[in-house]
Amino acid sequence: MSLFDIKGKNALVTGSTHGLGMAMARGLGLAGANIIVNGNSSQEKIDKAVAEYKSEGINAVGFKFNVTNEDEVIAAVAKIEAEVGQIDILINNAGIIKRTPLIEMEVEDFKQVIDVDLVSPFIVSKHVVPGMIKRKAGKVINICSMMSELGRNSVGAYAAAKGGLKMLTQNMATEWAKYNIQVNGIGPGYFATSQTAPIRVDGHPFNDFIVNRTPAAKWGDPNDLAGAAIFLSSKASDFVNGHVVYVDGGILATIGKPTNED
Ligand code: GCO
Repeated sequence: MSLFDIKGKNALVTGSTHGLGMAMARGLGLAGANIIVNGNSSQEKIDKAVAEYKSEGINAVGFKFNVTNEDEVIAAVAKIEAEVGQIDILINNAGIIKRTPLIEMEVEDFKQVIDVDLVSPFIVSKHVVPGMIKRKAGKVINICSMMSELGRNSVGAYAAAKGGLKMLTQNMATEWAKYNIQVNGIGPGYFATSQTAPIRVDGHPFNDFIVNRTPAAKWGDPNDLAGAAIFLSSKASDFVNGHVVYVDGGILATIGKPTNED
């Protein structure tokens, strides 16, 4: 099992004060990694998350910075490397979604989704990876989506960003694999998080649609992502590069089925 050993590794997980980010960071932390928690909403929220990690015996420390602001990212990476140490694992998880039909969507809203979901993984990676290149070792994981492969009414900007992130992942792998840096993605299916809460309401047509559309016939539990996160953070994936591991209960494997079919 040493293949999956990440004890003592330092893992920066952007957007790790809640939801999928917290679930993946928690998985890495329970496997022995030191967790560098990031958020941008409030220091209070970060402190609360750090306390939650520590309550489970996870070594965690929080850093508030805006992943879309390059100056803040440069300062944060320098502070992290000075106070915590080298960043061995980077999970670009921070993301937003705006559910608006494209015809009605404001350009500013479209740009903001692209900025957080596609540009920020580039900005954070650009400033974390030089250290990995120097050490000839590192792991970068970009959190993609079903929308890296599929379209859906009202989430056009998000799909554009997540589709782009899949290709950014492939190009990062193309440029950095020679430095023994593995860059891959995780593509969550539909998970029970605050982000999906508006469409996961009992009686909401999309809720039933997802349960029927997913061969596993349920919404995912965020903890279901921990395994893929540990795999892509450990020696077990040292020759895996530029791929997206979809954790989706089988959505992408099937055309789906009529509601009256078991
Ligand atoms: C939506 C959902 C999705 C999921 C996830 C699926 O509105 O369709 O919020 O975007 O969050 O990204 O992979």
